[in-house]
Amino acid sequence: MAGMKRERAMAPEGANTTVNADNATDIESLTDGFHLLIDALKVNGIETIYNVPGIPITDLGRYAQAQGMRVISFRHEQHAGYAASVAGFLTKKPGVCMTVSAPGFLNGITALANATTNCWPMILISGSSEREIVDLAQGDYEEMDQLAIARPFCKAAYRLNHAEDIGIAVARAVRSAVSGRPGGVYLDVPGAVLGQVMDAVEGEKSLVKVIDPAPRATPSPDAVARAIGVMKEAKRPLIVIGKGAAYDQSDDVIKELVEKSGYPFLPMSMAKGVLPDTHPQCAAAARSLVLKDSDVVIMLGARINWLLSHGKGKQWGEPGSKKFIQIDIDPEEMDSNVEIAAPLVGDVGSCAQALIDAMESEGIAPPKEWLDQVHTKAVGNMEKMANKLQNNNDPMDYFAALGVLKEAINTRPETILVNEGANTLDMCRSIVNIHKPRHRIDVGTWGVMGIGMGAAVAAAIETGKQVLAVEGDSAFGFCGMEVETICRYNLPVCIVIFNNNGIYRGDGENWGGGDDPATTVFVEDSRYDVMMQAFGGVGVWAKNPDELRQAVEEALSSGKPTLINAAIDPAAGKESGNIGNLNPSSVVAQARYPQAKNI
Ligand code: OXT
Ligand code: ADP
Ligand code: MG
Repeated sequence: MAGMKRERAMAPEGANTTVNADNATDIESLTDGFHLLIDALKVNGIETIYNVPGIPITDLGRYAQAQGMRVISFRHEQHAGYAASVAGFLTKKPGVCMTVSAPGFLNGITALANATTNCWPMILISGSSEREIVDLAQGDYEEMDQLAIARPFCKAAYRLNHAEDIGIAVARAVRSAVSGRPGGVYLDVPGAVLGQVMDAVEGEKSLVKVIDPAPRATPSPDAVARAIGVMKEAKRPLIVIGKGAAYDQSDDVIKELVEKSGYPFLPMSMAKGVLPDTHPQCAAAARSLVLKDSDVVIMLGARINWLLSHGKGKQWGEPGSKKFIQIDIDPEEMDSNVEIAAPLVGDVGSCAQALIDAMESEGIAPPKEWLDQVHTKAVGNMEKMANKLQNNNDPMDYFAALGVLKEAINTRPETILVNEGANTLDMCRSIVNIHKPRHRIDVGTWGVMGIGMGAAVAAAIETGKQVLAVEGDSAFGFCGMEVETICRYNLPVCIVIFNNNGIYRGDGENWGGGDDPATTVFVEDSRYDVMMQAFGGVGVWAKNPDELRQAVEEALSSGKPTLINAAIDPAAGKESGNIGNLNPSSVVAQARYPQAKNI
């Protein structure tokens, strides 16, 4: 109630909180904000912190390491944040990123917003200034009203003001991050709170281990019956599997739903491998056909957003020609873009199981001619693609380089693939098959460049597996300094840079004819491999498929931090890869710059 002063559990009566340094019993009986924050994270199963040290969190990192946590220090907070978000995607526990105030906090915000956009659980903990100074704008060191700034970019944002609130605050942050639709959470920690001291027994009692933070959510029987009704009408059904399904880790149930229904499935990029891309029901290589001609589409942890043209347009055939069944943990996702005939609200595993149980007696196997049509188209596209992969063009092109990496992943399916760029991304996605769930990590819903090195570090740290990061040279430029981080922790990461000397291509020209280079080109034949050698890693300059194959084989066998600088034909790429259509244009621009037709 207003005016009701909460009794605060401070140090026991009589004990002064300015402990008498040579009075050992006093110190033994006390704890502080630093250690309560570490204990609160550990009691909730969080073992790793991704951070960049600095005032006021440098010691927090040291103490966390002293208390047995892994504290991975990056060169820039954006990549520590990307690592934390990818850790969340891979483990279903919130990844924790820790930064300093203001500029460090702002560097972490991009990753926090990206985590929220991708529905990945992450907690950004940033040091901050005391409220009384911030609220009077008195010009503190790295002063910023971080809580207010974080709010629009995350699921939930909390601020600590007292050490005894740390247990509850961390519990709230963990539950907010993983419950319902997962996402990013901000926890604002004024430096002074870390230095607060309190009775150790009281401190221990203030810790909260979160119970069942992400409860299974089963769909209603009516919703299941409605979905089965739609499935029974289907003549040309399709299942679209999204990264929400990959995140759910219900791999066996999803496999059973796909195989029991007999439906073709289309994996979105980070859902590749939930069922192997080589599965006979995989329709990835018949994408246009199944999107256009299907009549019932089951969305499994996938949004009908820009990646699926919002469910509209010629890609989807005649308007109204489809019925959608949507499985999603977030009820508000339904009808976001198109009408959903059968919404199933719940986690992917529970919804899939409910459909399997209800399908028992109902004959819903699709007509053989649909399956044959999809299979024929997919096989045709794969044969066309296979012919392109075995070339020895000089300079090397994307197909030849990706043909080498396709073989590498086929023989080492446990390798986790990280991928970013435009052509490097879009061509790698359709050429390199993924065989295991959560073994492809890429630019996600936002298409964000720079995710690669943070993702590679998190994949190596969280799984202990070998990582192959396939990077466009521009994409690598957003995060390249983190190769020092990879070398420092001696991580099993092999980076292959597709060096075509630019963004999309490397042969652009200055349309004004001036001396400056075109806006999209880089220094020709940049030696990123020498940069890796500078930090003690293995650096290789590969100019043809044989050199690339040998270098990749050595890297994946040795597990050593390796950067392979693969020279790619500068003229081989398309503007914006497969999404050039998203670029705005006008008749004025087209008339004024006829050369635009050739990019
Ligand atoms: O069915 P049909 O016949 O149509 O054929 C389809 C499939 O059936 C078939 N297919 C196959 N055939 C044979 N075998 C197999 N296995 C197979 N699999 C599929 O292939 C076709 C196409 O199928 P696909 O690819 O599955 O489907 P499609 O049509 O492409 O799907 C549409 C999309 C939208 C779902 C898909 O394209 C997609 O997911 N795209 C993601 C796009 C994306 O996010 N791109 C990244 C961003 S681009 C741009 O923003 C960039 N920037 C700006 C920037 C960013 N992003 N961030 C920041 C912080 N700052 C700036 C920058 C700077 S990219 C970029 C750097 C680029 O330069 P780099 O040097 O890094 O890279 P390079 O381009 O290499 O130089
Ligand atoms: P993709 O880009 O692969 O198509 P999206 O990120 O667009 O996937 O969609 C993921 C969807 O999955 C989001 O709408 C999110 O609410 C949902 N989701 C996330 N986790 C779960 C889960 N465990 N169960 C069900 N739905 C989930
Ligand atoms: Mg490039």
